[in-house]
Amino acid sequence: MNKKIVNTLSACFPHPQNPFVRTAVPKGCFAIALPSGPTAVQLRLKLRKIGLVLAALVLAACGGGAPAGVSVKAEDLKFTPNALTAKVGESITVNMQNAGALEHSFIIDELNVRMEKVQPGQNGSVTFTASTAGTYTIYCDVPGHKEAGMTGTLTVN
Ligand SMILES: [Cu+2]
Repeated sequence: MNKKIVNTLSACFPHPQNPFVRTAVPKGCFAIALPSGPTAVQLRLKLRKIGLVLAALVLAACGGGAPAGVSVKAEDLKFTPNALTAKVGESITVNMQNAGALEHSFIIDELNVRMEKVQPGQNGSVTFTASTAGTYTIYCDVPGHKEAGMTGTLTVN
């Protein structure tokens, strides 16, 4: 399991040795009914077998019904990836990590999407819904960046 999933599991199940022993389930996490019979050791073996499936469930459950998420990396004068897609009417959250040395923003004028300037090493996010199909231009509005090619497209189908 990767670090992110482990962290998420820990967040949902505070007891690291036995996720089925816990005192509180944080809001947004689902509760598992403890089957009668199996010991904690057996449960742990089962957990290991179904680890990835469970982790996926936990990730989904912990999302608290979060909208579809897209990760974008902002580097100096480009977005990676620079071609995003979304479905008409679907709420979409863009999470942007600024991996560059300059500040960057994420703007789509036609959809009134504005993620204000994100500082180097920081993250930003913006949530929006595109109600009309089309191809929209993404750009960074820090002076000079769009002109230098810091653009992309969002295709909504
Ligand atoms: Cu920029």
